[in-house]
Amino acid sequence: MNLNKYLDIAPEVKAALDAGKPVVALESTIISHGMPYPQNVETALNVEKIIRENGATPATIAIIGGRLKAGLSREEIEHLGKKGYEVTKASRRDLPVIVARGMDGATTVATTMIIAEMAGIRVFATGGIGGVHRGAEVTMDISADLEELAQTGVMVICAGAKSILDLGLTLEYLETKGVPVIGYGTDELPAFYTRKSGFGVDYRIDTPEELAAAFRAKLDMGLRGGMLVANPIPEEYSMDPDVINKAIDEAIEESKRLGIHGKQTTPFLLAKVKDITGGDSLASNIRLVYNNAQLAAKTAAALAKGV
Ligand code: PSU
Ligand code: MN
Repeated sequence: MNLNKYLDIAPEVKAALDAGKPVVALESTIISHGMPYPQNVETALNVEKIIRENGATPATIAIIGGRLKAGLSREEIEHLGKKGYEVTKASRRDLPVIVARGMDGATTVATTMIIAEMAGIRVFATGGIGGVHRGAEVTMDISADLEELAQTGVMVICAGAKSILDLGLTLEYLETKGVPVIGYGTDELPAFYTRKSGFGVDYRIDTPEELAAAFRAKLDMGLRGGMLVANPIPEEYSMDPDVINKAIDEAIEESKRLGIHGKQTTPFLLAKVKDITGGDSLASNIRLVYNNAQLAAKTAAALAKGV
């Protein structure tokens, strides 16, 4: 392991992986671009704590000075959180130049999956993933996260996808690409801030052990690609669908008016939704990430036990 000359695995993470102990990967776009400072740093550190409390080792992933990092120090997390939007959002296509130039990069779901796989980490917890945007039949705006799920062998545990996306088209795309979409304790794809979306998932699974068994079967069969687990936000933190959907519609209108496109689209929409809904959406966002971290740690533990 770690023959990759661009990759640094933190000592604690390396020790866990070498001993076959559970490790959970975490992304850093959510730190630099997904939440304001200081809540972003606070959340990132709490997530690591939750993963430890549930028996796994956290590996927050980012690019620091051109090095691919699996496992960050507290200082590195603070750095990414304080710099915020100054840190380049790094998806798959950004990796070569960021590394060659020795830049910092906040890793998206796609890039976090790539680096996790390089390090030998199989389970990854986050908030929401990118997907097929509304209007993609004209704009062709489809997140590289979906392509990554099709080709990289990492299980991604999220709270579904926000309806800044076209959830129906996102599911169609994942079906075409052969990505299993699992509802954790639900038959429906959760919509991030809310537990329901009106769209069904492929399978409902109710335990971390069964999540691990399904993913193990996928790996053992040599089927390329990952698995998407959608874990609904706990009821007590979920938002009123009317409030959140109205905010999302407004944000999309404004992005169209301003001609926002490319990699700016998702961060613009997320920030706008947050502005419109005030602190409510941020509080929900934090809670659902904690919930996913807990499930990811338990699932990584089951996977490590050979369930
Ligand atoms: N969706 C969210 N929160 C996020 C993101 C998406 O609800 O923080 C971030 C993730 O890092 C995701 C990225 O991988 O945005 C997707 O960006 P794009 O749509 O440009 O691929
Ligand atoms: Mn895009």
